Amino acid sequence: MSQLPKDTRPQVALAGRSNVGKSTLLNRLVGQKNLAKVSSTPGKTRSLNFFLVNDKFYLVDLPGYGFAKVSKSMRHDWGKLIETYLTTGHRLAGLVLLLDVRREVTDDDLQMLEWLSQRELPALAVITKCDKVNRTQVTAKVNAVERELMIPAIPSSSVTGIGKDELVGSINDLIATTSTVKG
Ligand SMILES: Nc1nc2c(ncn2[C@@H]2O[C@H](COP(=O)(O)OP(=O)(O)OP(=O)(O)O)[C@@H](O)[C@H]2O)c(=O)[nH]1
Ligand SMILES: [Mg+2]
Repeated sequence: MSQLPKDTRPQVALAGRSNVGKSTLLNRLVGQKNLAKVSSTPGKTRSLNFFLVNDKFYLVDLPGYGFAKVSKSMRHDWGKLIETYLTTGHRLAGLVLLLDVRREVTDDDLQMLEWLSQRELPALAVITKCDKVNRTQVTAKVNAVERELMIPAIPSSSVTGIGKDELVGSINDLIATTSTVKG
């Protein structure tokens, strides 16, 4: 935590279970294939990684949770790191919670939103890997997540490219709101 960026630019965090596609999404957003390390093996991202975008704000790639194959103590350490950052990170403007279109929302996912709502910071959901199911299933998932979590949900796929422009718009809104409210 002592190594977080010290400047006042807003930070937008990407959270979600391991392998949900956080690093892939970050690379799509900035248009660079290999900036954040992507892996088909869950547990690739193990620290908080800050990416300065357009000299304007940071995208923060968080370690994934819910990955059974790392040791219990390591999972505990990552959980603590994420909790400390989400509950006390000074320039955090909001959270993007990634959810796999084929999976149910977990208690860990809810925990992320809970930590954030304690500070009344905004969150939105991105439904990843929408190329893996049909359109009807995508729509059903978006509606179910919006109902259950009461935050906006954006369908996304790194294969078809959908969702990027809408997410860029939402992230810009997040940052704009922070600057207005908190100077
Ligand atoms: N089909 C499909 N595969 C995807 C999509 N997004 C990510 N993937 C794949 O999912 C796997 C995991 O992606 P990552 O971006 O490394 O996932 P992560 O959430 O950063 O994982 P951790 O760092 O372990 O927490 C990789 O094999 C990606 O290629 C998508 O929209 N569609
Ligand atoms: Mg990652």
